[in-house]
Amino acid sequence: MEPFAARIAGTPPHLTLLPMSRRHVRRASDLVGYVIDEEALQALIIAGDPVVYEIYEPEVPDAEGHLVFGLTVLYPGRIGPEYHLTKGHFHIRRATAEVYHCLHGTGYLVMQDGEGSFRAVALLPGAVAYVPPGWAHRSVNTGEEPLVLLYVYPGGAGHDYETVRRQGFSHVVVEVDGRAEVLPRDAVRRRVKGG
Ligand code: S6P
Ligand code: ZN
Repeated sequence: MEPFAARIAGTPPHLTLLPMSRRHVRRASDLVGYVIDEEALQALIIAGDPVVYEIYEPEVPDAEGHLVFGLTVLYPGRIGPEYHLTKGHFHIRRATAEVYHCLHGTGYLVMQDGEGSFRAVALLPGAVAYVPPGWAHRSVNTGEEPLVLLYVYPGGAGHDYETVRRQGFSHVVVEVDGRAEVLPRDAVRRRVKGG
């Protein structure tokens, strides 16, 4: 393929990437199995199944030797106590890393390795976050504006969603008295189930 330059277009918070050849839209219904409050999620789906995040990518082959890059735009909102989040995944080829650059908004990049160690890295405009090889990763928007993230990862890394859906992350990012807190998932789950 030929060298090229993509362009981050628009005015914050309404940013996109041009030229764009792949656009993925993820709605509330795509998050079944990934959130704590499944009842709140079902209510959202019934009420119109809103878009939670979008992904824009230029034409780079998802193949070894390439660096796939794009923009994730994660809209603000909550599902029960949890702030809007991406599904999260390990790379199938565990020995592949990823870089995220926060262009707009506030939130966290939460990460967990295969042994269950958990980290939450704050995302603010200008932050450049590093996902080491072997760490599952998920973005969470704790703000009131879209969280816009530029990501770069090795082509051919592949995406393992199933492990995250089965095991989840040990911690979740929830609203407590108007503020974002990173809390153990089991404690939050007990609270949600207990009403
Ligand atoms: C891919 C990279 C991002 C995510 C995107 C959505 O390796 O990490 O492009 O795909 O942020 O998250 P998810 O978990 O739904 O793929
Ligand atoms: Zn990834």
